[in-house]
Amino acid sequence: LWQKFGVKEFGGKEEFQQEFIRHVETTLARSIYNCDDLAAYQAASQAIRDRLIVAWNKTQQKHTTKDRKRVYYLSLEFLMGRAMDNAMLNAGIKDITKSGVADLGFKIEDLLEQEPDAALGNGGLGRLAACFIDSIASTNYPGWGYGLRYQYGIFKQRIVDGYQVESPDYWLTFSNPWEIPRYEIQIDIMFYGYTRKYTNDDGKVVHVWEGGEQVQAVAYDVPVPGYGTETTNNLRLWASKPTREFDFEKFNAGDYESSVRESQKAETISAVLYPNDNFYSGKELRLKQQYFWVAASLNDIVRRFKKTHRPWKEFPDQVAIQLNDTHPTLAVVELQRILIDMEGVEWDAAWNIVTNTFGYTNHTVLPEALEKWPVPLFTNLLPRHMEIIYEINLFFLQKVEKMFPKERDLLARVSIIEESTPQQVRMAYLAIIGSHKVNGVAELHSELIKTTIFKDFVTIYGPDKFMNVTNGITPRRWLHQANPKLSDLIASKVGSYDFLKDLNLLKKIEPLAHDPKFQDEWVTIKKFNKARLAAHIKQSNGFEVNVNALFDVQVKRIHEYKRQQMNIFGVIHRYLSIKAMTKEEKKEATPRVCIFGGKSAPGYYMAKTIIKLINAVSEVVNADADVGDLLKVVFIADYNVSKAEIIVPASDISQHISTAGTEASGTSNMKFVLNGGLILGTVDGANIEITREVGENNIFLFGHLAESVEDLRHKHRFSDVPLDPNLEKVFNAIESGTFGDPNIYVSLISSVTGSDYYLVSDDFQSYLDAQKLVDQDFKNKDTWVSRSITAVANMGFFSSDRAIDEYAESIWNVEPISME
Ligand code: 26W
Repeated sequence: LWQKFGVKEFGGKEEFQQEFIRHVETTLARSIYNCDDLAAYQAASQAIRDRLIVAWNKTQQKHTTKDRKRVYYLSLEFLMGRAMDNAMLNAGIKDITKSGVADLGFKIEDLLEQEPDAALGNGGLGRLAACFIDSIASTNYPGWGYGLRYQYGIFKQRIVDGYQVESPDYWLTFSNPWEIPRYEIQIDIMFYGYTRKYTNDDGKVVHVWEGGEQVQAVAYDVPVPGYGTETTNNLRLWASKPTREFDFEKFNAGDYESSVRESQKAETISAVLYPNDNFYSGKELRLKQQYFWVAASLNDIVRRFKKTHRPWKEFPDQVAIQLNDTHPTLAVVELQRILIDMEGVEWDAAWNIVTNTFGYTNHTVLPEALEKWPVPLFTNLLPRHMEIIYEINLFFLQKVEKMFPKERDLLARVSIIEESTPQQVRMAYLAIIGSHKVNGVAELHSELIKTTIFKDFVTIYGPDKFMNVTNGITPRRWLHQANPKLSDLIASKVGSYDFLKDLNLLKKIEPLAHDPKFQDEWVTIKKFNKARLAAHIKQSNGFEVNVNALFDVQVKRIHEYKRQQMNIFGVIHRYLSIKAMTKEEKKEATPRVCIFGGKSAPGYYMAKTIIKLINAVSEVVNADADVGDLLKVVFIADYNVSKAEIIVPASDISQHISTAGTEASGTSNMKFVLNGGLILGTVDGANIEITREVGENNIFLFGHLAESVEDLRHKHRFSDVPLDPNLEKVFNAIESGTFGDPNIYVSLISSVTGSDYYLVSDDFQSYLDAQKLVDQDFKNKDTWVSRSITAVANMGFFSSDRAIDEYAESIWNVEPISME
């Protein structure tokens, strides 16, 4: 069934083994007789990496000679997870490496386990970037990712006494075989200093920025192999290093110690990923990271363009740059600065080039997540950029005033500068004004940005500038790698693995939804995956869970808007119900394992309280003999990409229960359904489109709609809305100490009894009703499995390959380059 991919392949197993042994003996300076799993992982990945580099070089040469438009995906986060399994799969060498290492006495699974996750992201936005670069390569687009090479990725989470404890993720301890340092690519980056202007010999006013702190950006390249193609693209990550010049100055002044200290300071720029998801905190170091990465990337892109000796006006015909949320918005200003200050292009011509180059993707409407930099901080760090922003704003407001002469308020509302004390730079507005297309990430979300946060800009630019590209996920990692048995079963029916490249082919299994033999195989695989997760839970949490119980999963960042609190309140409600059941009633009840996982931002008190409550409930419920197998509660510590690969295929039900209108899209919802789990969810984000694709009989929806949210919040603010009676019982249990010290949960409870911003009480009864339906329906095994099969058969739309084709067609205007 496997198609072979030619050039990237080894001559065969023997050649792989030779390469493996060579790397053990020379690269690692070890003996094959003294080679543990870690060394074997390192040698195997070196051998695979060599293949990728050959393909990488070929691809880059091809793209350079073809000289066509490229796309650059700027993202401050790339949540890649592990690389080895994906590299083997995409290069088509999984079988030979597997049997190659087996002959030498190693199990491939043990080697894969040695690799630390590349966890350079927080959650949805970072993982989306990782799926996107996989799809850009797999669909043969010439495209690079640009990001930061953090020394510390997202923190590691441990649970101590029920609380989250963070520790640093030093993922580079054993060196990283998947990156190629490019010490020759060094770019000077400046901060602070001052600006001045003078008139040159041609009578032109020239602006200069000088006198600031300098650091150096060094490139590290990560090959990104496409699946079933020779295309191997590049993810370029920048690391900060001290500049030599800077060292010398201080050193010569005799201040050796402070010279070393300054050097170390340079390295802090790319040292650590900010662990906030959907929450903005205006820290100077974060703005420094943003400028450092954006300036290095643009310098690189511009240098590549200049080699073609084209006139500047052709820049947008050669280059498309996508801004992954507002984090890289400074790129708009930096490109304008390069063009007008360094390359002597006139303002208007330059601005035309800039706006035709950039596209901006918005990933959240939460007001607390929108970036706004204080003008004083900005001016100090990037004085020339601040001047250019004022200029951009001036021209923009003049245009608006001409279009809408009588609307004074409009000008204040859309100004890039918010007139607060201190003034703030609204990065989202700058991104809109500096781009030719703005998109949301699911239909509802794209509508919401047009009617709420960016409404005025639709008035100004018209509706065509704003569009939707619904997110997607890569079926390579999220079906084939995470769930090889399901992928194999599907392939055996579809006749090939082509569905991994064209996910719409899944439709072919729909007629089998009621085929008893197929259903049996389907159920066996689900059970296998549940057993695999149960083994993990046994190992990490120390207790057994019943694989025949309904596995109910909510794994994602912990956030009030995602409403893990509603889930755990529901679990408490279930616990109280079980305690009140007769023996007969218990026999009828559906056993559940409620599984939670996710990290809280270290400074997010309410999210940390939710984690504590989940663990407190887990302790009480799991130890209660009255409950037995009917309910188990599990918090899986340190949720990350590689744990998701074990958790996702094991769900019967997964929860995506954000307050309607708050979750831009969600992408794990797609992963769970693709692996045969059903969704319990609100009418929010991509849940809506999933419902349309899989049919409303194959999803459990509940709760108020986005259009009602504003009114409900208003009611809470201006009148006494009675608490949901079932929720009241839950709160009484917590307050009476059933789950330990009730003082811990005071603010969590009052956030609901008070303004209930996330409408937990309003949605609670509807949530319980939906849960009840889930319990009933799960008993009917035949119907359940046919719903599961039907849902999977209709998930083709959610491939990130489809999403990338849409971006390429309607935003980037780039075309695939065949490697033939
Ligand atoms: C400045 C702090 C900060 C950090 C990260 C603000 C905002 C973010 C991200 C944009 C938040 C994020 O990850 N959003 C998620 O993006 C996913 C991919 O589009 C969506 O599926 C999720 O619904 C959305 O929450």
